Amino acid sequence: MASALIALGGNVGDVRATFARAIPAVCAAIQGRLRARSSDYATPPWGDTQQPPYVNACIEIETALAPHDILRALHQVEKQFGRDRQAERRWGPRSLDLDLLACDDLMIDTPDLTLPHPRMLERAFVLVPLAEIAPDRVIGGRRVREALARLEAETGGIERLPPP
Ligand code: A4P
Ligand code: MG
Repeated sequence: MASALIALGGNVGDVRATFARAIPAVCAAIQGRLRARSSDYATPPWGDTQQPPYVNACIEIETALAPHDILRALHQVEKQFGRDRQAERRWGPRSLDLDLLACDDLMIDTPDLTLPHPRMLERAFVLVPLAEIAPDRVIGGRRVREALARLEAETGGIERLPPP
């Protein structure tokens, strides 16, 4: 069994309700068991700043599926929850974004899948929830809590939401 870390994000619709339904859907789709779930966080939009704030969270799932199969399942769940990749722009608004951050210590570099996720260490909206569930995990040669400390200046505006 591998430990898959997955980041969730969204800023269209009732995102927290989407997460509540999408997490069991992801577990079912990858025949996995949920090991950890972070709080939800309200986060200022990154990249394209002219869009509504996001909700972000991270989960850890134990699964026997191979990483490419996990990614395929994540895309199916995104679609199930209203994501339409054809109709959106990069870094633009979306109902549900599921990024595979890491799968154990696997390193993969293929056109459709890179592990660990190449941009995760630059994103406070990923590292803040991830540090809640896996502060000591080493990803891309860096401990999660240390990667977050380097981004401390960018965590302003990120707010942990109370349980729904
Ligand atoms: N891909 C390759 N490796 C991976 C991987 N490890 N996990 C490929 C997931 N996908 C991977 O992904 C584009 C392609 O990358 C996929 O087809 C897949 O084969 P995507 O998730 O559709 O692209 P994206 O989300 O538009 O871009 P990217 O670079 O993943 O950026 P983000 O950060 O996910 O951008 N602000 C806040 N506060 N919170 C957010 O969640 N999200 C975005 C979206 C922008 N601003 C945000 C947030
Ligand atoms: Mg993404």
